[in-house]
Formats: sequence, C-alpha cells, structure tokens
Amino acid sequence: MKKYIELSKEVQQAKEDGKAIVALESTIISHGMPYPQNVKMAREVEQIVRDNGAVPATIAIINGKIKIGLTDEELELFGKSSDVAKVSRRDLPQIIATKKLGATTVATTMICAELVDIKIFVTGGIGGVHKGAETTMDVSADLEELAQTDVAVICAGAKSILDLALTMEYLETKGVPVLGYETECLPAFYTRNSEFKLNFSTDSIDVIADVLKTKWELKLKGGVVIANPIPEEFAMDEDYINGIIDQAIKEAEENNIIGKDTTPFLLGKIKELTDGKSLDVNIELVKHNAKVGAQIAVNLNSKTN
Ligand code: PSU
Ligand code: MN
Repeated sequence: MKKYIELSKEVQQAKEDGKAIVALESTIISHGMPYPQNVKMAREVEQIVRDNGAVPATIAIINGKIKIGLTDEELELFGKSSDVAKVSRRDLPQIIATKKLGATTVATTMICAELVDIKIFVTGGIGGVHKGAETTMDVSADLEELAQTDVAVICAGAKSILDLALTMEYLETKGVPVLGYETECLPAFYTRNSEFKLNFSTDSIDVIADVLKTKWELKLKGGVVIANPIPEEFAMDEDYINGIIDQAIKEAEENNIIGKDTTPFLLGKIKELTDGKSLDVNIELVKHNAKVGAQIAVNLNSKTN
C-alpha cells in the first residue's frame, strides 16, 4: 500500500507532530473552476486552514502515486493543465496504474484521506442525486462513499443542480448524518436555505467534534456531512440562481452531456450565465468551509490525542 502514497513534507511533519490535518480535493481545482481563479482559491484555502491551526493536505494523483499535500507548482499544474482526469472511485486504479494526472473528487479524496487517517475534509459542495435520476440513474459516487468511508465532509450543502430531496433520502438510507452548523435547514450552496429541515443542528464546533468522535468510536462506518451555509453577505438570490440552474440543466440535456461530464458542464454554464458571479460566490463559500473545517479538525484532534 505504502508504495502508492506520498506525503508532502508539511503533511509528514504534521503527522509526526500530531497536528490536525484537513484534506482538500483537486477536482474542484481542475474541473470545478477556471484558471487562474482555481489556483488562487486553492492557495487561499490552504492558508486559511493554516491560519486556523491545522495543516492542509490537497490530494491528487501524480505519476502513479496518491499525493497527500501538493507543492505550489503542483497546484499550478492541476489548475492549468487540460490533461487531468476526473477521478472517482471507479477510475482510481486505472489512473494510478497508467501514471496519469488525476484530480480527486469528493469520493476519491475521502478514500485517500482515510488511507492516511485524515478525518476532516473541506470542499464546496458534495455530489448527489441528479434531477431526473429516476431515469438516468445519475447518482454521484460521493454518496456511496459517504456511506462507507470514515471521513467528515464540510460543505455548503448541495447545489440545486441536484435533486435535494432525493439526495437527503439517499443519505438517510445509507445512514449518513447531516449536521447543520449554524443552520436548521440544508443549505443549497449558493443560498443559505432550502425547504429541507435537518434533524440535527448546532452552533458549537465542540459538539460537532463530539458527534464525530462518538460515531467512529461506536464503529458506525461511514462519513458525515457537515453543512455550513454560505455567509449571508455572499449568498445569491434564490429565484435568480434557480432560474439560471434550470437553464444550465436544459443546455446540458440539449448537448447530450452525461456521466462525469455533467457536473463540470453545469458549473461552467452557471458561471457563464451569471457573468462570473457564481464563481466568486463559490470561492467565498469554500473559504468559509476551510475556516470551520480547520476549527473542527483542531478540536477533534485535541479529543483524540
Ligand atoms: N460540486 C461543486 N464543485 C465541484 C464538484 C461538485 O460545487 O467541483 C465536484 C466534486 O469533486 C464532486 C464531483 O465530488 O464534482 C461530483 O461529480 P459527480 O456529480 O460526477 O459525481
Ligand atoms: Mn454522475
């Protein structure tokens, strides 16, 4: 197993010092945002994690290895190159064996984080059950991963490019807790609210860390979603963004976009239709998640060390 994994110096040192580590994904860089904003976002998010007392570990596949922690040059490469595969659980062995460049999705980042015992992972939004999934069967592998891999994901909920009702049903069936941090309902990424009331909410980082510790000490397999709404000042108008999302979905259908291309297509289209505003908002919510995620990681680390 070890031959497939390489820790950056910073992450290696953090491990030796028993410091809190926060995993970060690379699909958001390579397939979720355009260059150069993606690289700037990645660097800023890493710095926010450090400023809040934890060590960032951006994860990606390079030259047959799972890299835990990227250098500045590697971040730049993943932001710039058009030759990076989007790697979900399905793709991982092929991309490693053939030594290709691979950006890890939420699912794969969870797999890699668990391999090196990183419990906390910060991203923007998780994948979920797509609208129309009753005929397309397009359900993100992120949900299956949350069902089986012991990593907590801090996100701003799920985008309404997804069917939020079915996504919540799926998570319930799979036994995945969805914890609202400073929210009573599932946030919808660009907006703070949705009609889906959560069954657990707290304003306390300490309580969230306690829930995580309890779940895993009880040997309840699987992840946890920590839903952290976008800060008020950056939230978008609900009717406006939902209109844009409907338009983007329509264009995806017209262009026969399917499978793993769907989410990147929709993100790009939404950015285009909002004149870039959705990208600014996306970046702000990831930064906020980084702050909260690092605080949770530090708290959890102090309970388990
Ligand atoms: N949602 C976002 N930005 C992203 C993604 C989701 O707002 O970049 C990425 C994540 O890497 C997530 C993946 O794991 O898309 C889900 O893709 P799919 O729907 O193909 O499972
Ligand atoms: Mn899919």
